[in-house]
Amino acid sequence: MSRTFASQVAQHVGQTVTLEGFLHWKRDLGGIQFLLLRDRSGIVQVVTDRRFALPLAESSLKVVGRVVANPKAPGGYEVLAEAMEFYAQALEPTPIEIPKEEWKVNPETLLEYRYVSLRGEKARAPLKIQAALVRGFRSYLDRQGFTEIFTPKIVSAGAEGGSNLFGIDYFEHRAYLAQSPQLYKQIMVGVFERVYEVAPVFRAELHATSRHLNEYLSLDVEMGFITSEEEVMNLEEELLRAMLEEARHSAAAECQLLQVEWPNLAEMPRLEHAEARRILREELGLPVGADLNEEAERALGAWAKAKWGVDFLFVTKYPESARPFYAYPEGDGSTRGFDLLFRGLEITSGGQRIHRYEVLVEQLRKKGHDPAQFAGYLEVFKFGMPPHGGFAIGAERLTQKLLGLPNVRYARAFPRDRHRLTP
Ligand code: AMO
Repeated sequence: MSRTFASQVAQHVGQTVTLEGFLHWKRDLGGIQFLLLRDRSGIVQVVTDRRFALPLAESSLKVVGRVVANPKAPGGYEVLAEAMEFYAQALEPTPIEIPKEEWKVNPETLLEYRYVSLRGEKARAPLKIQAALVRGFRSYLDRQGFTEIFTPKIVSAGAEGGSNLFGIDYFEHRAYLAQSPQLYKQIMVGVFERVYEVAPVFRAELHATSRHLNEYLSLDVEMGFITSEEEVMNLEEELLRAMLEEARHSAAAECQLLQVEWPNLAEMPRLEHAEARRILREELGLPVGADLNEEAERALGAWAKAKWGVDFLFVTKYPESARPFYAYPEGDGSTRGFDLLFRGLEITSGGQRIHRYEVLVEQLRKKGHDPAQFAGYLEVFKFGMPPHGGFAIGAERLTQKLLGLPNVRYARAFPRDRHRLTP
């Protein structure tokens, strides 16, 4: 008999079905036993008499039984077991009670036992929603003539400058884990004009915060033949709408379970960096540096929400001092670089890039880099790179802010942070 899923039992009232899944929870009420079976679609109640000795929670099992309506059962239906088979019985009680998962309860414990705590419905939902977001990312860009690329994660130099690089031994050389596919995605613009990549990147961030991971999923986009960064932001707006739409439809049950509050996707205003700083200083009374720190981002997000009712806010024309060497300089100390804040957290950096060799060398020098260190990157700019730009979205941060997760770690199956290398 083919498998029926927990979410489908309502369509099979009076019929005998076969379910497969995990023993989510059980209870013995004298003569009858209740169990909740969890599969990839959801949870259904199963009722049985004493014929079957129920194993510990999280055992994998098969149940054959008849579906009946029962208003008292979760979802309004239950299955009266006729046969049961246990594929693998749990050998010990789970280290945490999976049905009782709560975000606020013992986050460290949830992460420590992630290999099993992830099975909880609320723990797995962000990952399901993230998969839908990524699917939306790919399919929207495919429709816009982009080509997916796969660039190396073992590299000879950092892409972003700065010191947050993980070094590795590469035979007799020093190599690094890629911080970003930045340089390679630019090179690939010379090949395909429009490219994207979905891949992990690595940052040796010393601090353990609720928004930093040492390994995260970078959703990278780069496009050629643009006239300004405005086109890049236009594309990102449409892209985000498509991604969130995909999540809303194809992960509807998970979104409902987490009571996702949908952001305002209609408007994503653009605020110049100088103006943002003025607002922070004069209207919000906050001291500000060239880069906007966490507090400034949060304040700006709240300000934009109160003033315009928006959840997304672009901060544009970043100063050169706050951008990497490849940002396109406007000549007045600002660049065509932008950030996108979502509910007060930076989820994207991007902008137009320098496409002329001599300007790049000059900017590298200005930033105190040795152009010789970037020889492999510079080479391609001798060969007619078109005006281009792009951006990267941190997948976990987008997921975190969409779902209101207290910590970015819950948006990654097996987070890597300052103190965590397992599971
Ligand atoms: P940036 O370094 O700003 O830009 O990173 C882009 C986006 O990646 C996410 N992010 C992180 N997420 C979790 N943990 C971290 N430690 C972390 N660091 C960054 C954020 C951020 O906005 N090459 C440029 C992008 C470009 O210009 O195309 C870059 O990497 O969401």
